[in-house]
Amino acid sequence: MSATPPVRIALSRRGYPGLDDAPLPEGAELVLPDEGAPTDDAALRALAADCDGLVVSTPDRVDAELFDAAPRLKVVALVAVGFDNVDLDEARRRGIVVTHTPGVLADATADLAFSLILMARRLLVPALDTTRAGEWGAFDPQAFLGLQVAGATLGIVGYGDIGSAVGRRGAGFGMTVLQHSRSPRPEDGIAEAVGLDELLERSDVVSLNVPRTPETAGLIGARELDLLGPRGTLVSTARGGVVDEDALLAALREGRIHSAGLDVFATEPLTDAASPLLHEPRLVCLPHIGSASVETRTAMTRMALRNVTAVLSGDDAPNVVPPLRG
Ligand code: 8YV
Repeated sequence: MSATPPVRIALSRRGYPGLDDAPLPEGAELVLPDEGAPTDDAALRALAADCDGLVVSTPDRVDAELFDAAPRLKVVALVAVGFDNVDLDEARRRGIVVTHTPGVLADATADLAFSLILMARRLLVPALDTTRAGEWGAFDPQAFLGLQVAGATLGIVGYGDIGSAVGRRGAGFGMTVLQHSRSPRPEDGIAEAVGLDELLERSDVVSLNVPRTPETAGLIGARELDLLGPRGTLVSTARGGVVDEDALLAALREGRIHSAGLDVFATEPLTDAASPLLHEPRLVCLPHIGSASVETRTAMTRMALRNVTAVLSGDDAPNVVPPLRG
């Protein structure tokens, strides 16, 4: 009788925090990329080739070609809540379970959304640049005069775990909070549920917290930015493509909105130092770090590996990606 081969689990990256004591199936072998090796599509295919489980992040594309290269694959576990990088139909067709990490990253991402709000609205980036350059001049009553966050109206588009965590922070800042969502949570006593146009018209600050789906692609363009208006701030910790970046740049240049902050972009990573997005004084850009706290990334890694372990042990995975609602 031949011995059963050990279960093999590929991880797209080295360095997932918390990996050392993450739950794993008995005797499992971990397959990791070589130090410094890029995780491009070909590298991911090679890594997953003889594996039963695969752990991936947002930048990793998981599609039919990958599944063809990895015929043993039973589970793909995202270390992320968003799953727009995975071909779910193709996975379902092949009986491969896809899991994600909902809930655990809500606070870290909401903290980051609030950081963007404060940075953009209070003009903190030019203020920091000026201080660091040793150019802090004589007091000028007009210098770095931002708009107040406390007491303003905050509109949240997408009121799931992350959106509602942004709402709680807004309430703590004495803000009036509005929500627009596919599944509104009016019962939370924090945010009034309204239509998108009304939210944009009434809000001083808008936070985008929707997943990227065909319905949310290009959700915020020139018309929506004009509804937000010249005293408005837009921030996004959602996904690139939800905001039309050209329309956003035009609105900022023409003073049709006050300021903006983006942690997510249509093209990531944003490596073109000449990109106009990086040179717009009232636009704060961060490198997709919503979930980047030690505590959160550790919890995400553990959750992803709990899901892999469940599937490879023949149990139901606790965090299967839900079917997309139209
Ligand atoms: C990052 C995210 O992509 O969870 C998501 O959907 O966008 C973020 O958490 C993550 O850091 C990389 O997988």
